[in-house]
Amino acid sequence: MRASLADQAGSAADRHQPSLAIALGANLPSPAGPPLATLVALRPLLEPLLQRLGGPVCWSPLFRTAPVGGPAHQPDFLNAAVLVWQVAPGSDAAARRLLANLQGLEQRFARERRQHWGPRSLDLDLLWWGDLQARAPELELPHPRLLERSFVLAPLAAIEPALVAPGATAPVAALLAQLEAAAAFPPPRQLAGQPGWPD
Ligand code: PH2
Ligand code: MG
Ligand code: MG
Repeated sequence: MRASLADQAGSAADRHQPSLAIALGANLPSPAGPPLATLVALRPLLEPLLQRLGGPVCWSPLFRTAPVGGPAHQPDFLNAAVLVWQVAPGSDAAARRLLANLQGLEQRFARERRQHWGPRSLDLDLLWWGDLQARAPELELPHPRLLERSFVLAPLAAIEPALVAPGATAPVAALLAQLEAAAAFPPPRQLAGQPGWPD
């Protein structure tokens, strides 16, 4: 039987250890197929990279989300998040190595950087690595917009509603509820489990 997300995450005390989070998004086909096939193919490639950094590694369910910003009439996104608990403290050099690995995976799935916030076959954004701070154009930690985006908060809240992201004053589930109450965007819709992406 699969462990529940809470069991995978360990005890409540463990959750106060530094964590690392990555947001996943796709709204164009890649050589693997439509966004769902891309994310399913990505998962076993990303998992071993993350296991080296700490653990357990927890994957959110998939969400279908309306595009935020960027050109009009782009397709809906599939979004998810992955959280690594109990990571070793980050460093600028280690975060840059991880970023290079994430960009390598984006390229493997035919990511083209044509347009700011344009549609993409795969987007992998490092959201935070413990309390590590970085303010370079190519690496900003914690991610400057993570607390304002329901397509990031909904997957994180599905892993652990009580999670307080670095720099936040409220848990991810509370921030998501505030955004949804403001009805700024249509709410993310959670997909049922898929082959290769269990609930
Ligand atoms: N990513 C963006 C801009 N807008 N909208 C949704 N729904 N999902 C995304 O992943 C997303 C977006 C920039 O990376
Ligand atoms: Mg992004
Ligand atoms: Mg990105």
